[in-house]
Amino acid sequence: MEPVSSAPDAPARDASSLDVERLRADFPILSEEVNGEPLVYLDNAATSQKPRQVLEAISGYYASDNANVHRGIHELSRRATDAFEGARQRVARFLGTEDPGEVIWTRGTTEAINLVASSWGGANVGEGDEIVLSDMEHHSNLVPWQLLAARTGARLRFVELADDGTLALEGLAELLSERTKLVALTQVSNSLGTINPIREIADQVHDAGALLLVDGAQGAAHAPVDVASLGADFYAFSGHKMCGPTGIGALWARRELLEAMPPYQGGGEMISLVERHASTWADLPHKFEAGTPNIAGAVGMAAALDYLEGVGHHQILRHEQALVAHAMERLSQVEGLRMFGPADPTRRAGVVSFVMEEAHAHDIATILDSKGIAVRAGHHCTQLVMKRYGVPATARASFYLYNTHEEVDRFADALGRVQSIFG
Ligand code: 7TS
Repeated sequence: MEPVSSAPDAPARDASSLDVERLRADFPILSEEVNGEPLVYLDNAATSQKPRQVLEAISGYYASDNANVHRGIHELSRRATDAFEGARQRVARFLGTEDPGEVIWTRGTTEAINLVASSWGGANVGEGDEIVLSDMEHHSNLVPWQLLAARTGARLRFVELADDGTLALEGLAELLSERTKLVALTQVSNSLGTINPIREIADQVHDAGALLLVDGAQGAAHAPVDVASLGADFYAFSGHKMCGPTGIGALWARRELLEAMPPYQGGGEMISLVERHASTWADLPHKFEAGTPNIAGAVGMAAALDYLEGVGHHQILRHEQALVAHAMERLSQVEGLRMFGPADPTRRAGVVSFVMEEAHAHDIATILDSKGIAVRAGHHCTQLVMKRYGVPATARASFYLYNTHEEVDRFADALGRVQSIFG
């Protein structure tokens, strides 16, 4: 995902053509009241809300097709298997690959990265080898590599953060060497909103002979992904941040990489022949899918991808950037408020992270909650980011396709109230 710039004289309000009022009607939860006020849901980087179409796909699957997959020869098992494998094909199409065998179902981004660290890392990384990460990474794209480094004696190295919340990429060349086995970076920062120039980074990584893992947890939600043109070797993402259910996500990798990797977990489904002391493995993708999978989750994730395609997935980032521009303008008028991340909204996805001089991030979130406004406060599982900017926590508003400019105004008005209580 490259930055989306609006035309210089485009109206600041909204350059997208999303019909937000019509979309909002698809999300039952958005008509809830919270603490006596209409809900303003601005915690989308944690998880998105789910449209009726996804809820109906999940309940329809359980109501009419439920059975275990790849097992029975009965009709329901056939239907469940078709729905499950059809969902895999849907994810493959979303990622721009024609080979559904390259799509491994996981619980989400976290499990996808752990799979790579454990299986690929265990087979390919040894003492003295290096893995390059950045100070922007979610703990999901940091701790699995720390565990691998502790097991193997490999060394972790870090791309630093510049003052403006972008990666200090001028330092990348120095970090890459013949010892570098893998570079693992997020596509979009969950705590700063920064969109990273993955395509350019990919060329540098490949020139150095290393592989590139892209954490797409925050990237896939905002714009369509084409793994080949992105230059990723591994791509990990979660359904729940893109209108799908929790507990389902996927790892994509090139077939030859997956073929060469050992299994991640052992159990049913992932074997071909089992004897007392040895077994052989099933073909891709089943080699990496031990046990009964999250069938309804896969069905829901496919429905979410259909939904996003239907509304115009390529429009979402532009809509969020219009909301971010509006929010940044309003927040810049609140006394004692400091924002983090790129000043240019076209270099961000829909995230605004900030602190206020007098109020702790948790106090801000509590006061906003009393007005029906949901934001997240804390380190956002990015403690290296907090350390870099010298704060223990930030408050974070994160926008999605169904958020409106009126909601941004309610949020900013409520921050004015926080300021008057604490200021
Ligand atoms: N990577 C990034 C960049 C993320 O933002 C998250 C979740 C993950 C990985 C992990 O995804 P999971 O689906 O496996 O949990 N981020 C957040 C967040 O910002 N607030 O709550 C979860």
